[in-house]
Amino acid sequence: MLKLHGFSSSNYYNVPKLALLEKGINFEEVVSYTGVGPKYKPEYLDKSPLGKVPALETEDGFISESRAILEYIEAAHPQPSLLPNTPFGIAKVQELAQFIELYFELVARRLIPNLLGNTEPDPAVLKDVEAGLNKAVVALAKLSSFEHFAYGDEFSLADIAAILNLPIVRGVGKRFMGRDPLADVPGLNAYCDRMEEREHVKTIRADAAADQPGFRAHLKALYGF
Ligand SMILES: N[C@@H](CCC(=O)N[C@@H](CS)C(=O)NCC(=O)O)C(=O)O
Repeated sequence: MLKLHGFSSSNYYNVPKLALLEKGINFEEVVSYTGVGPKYKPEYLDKSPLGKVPALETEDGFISESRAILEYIEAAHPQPSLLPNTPFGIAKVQELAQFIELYFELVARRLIPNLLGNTEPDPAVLKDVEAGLNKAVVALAKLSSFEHFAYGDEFSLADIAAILNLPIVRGVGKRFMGRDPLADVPGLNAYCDRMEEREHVKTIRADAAADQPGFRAHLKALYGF
């Protein structure tokens, strides 16, 4: 059976987890917090070379990087598909998923240490993040109208990227910019409400909430906050 290593508070861990749940694939979760090194679980580097979460354990070995893990899951378990059935549709879903990761998640992520440690960000970093998000917000509306799903008329990898990452960006914006940077994206509020109603998204949220005490204890033990 597939084993997914990581922890449920991690948005990156939740990407393949939601794909596995949506596809109805049996898998086992192996709780592993990040922060590898001499102090904590150096052996995890054999599973994920940079010590990042998630890692998927397959019968052939370990795969790190959520995007590669999704490729594996889709190729090994094609049905139900999380991609459209045309080359163009597949590319558009990947474009949107990648766009969200690169220009929203990775930008907002720069403030995650402040969020977790309850500290104020460096003003120059905050300015940079705000400028990056403002630019991406305008572009996002060109890639999706969020009418029903993020792309097309089926749930896809673009929805996984959107519903697991965009709420974090909104949270980071509210905390450090004093506003939701995505507030004016047409259709996004209703879209997020619809996605949150999905059975497996609810599971992801419930598991993330249940993981919070463990994650916070890990952060305290490892980083002191
Ligand atoms: N590009 C990686 C990013 C994964 C990632 O950054 N995961 C975070 C947890 S949400 C992590 O492991 N952080 C610890 C670190 O970067 O050392 C992927 O797509 O899987």
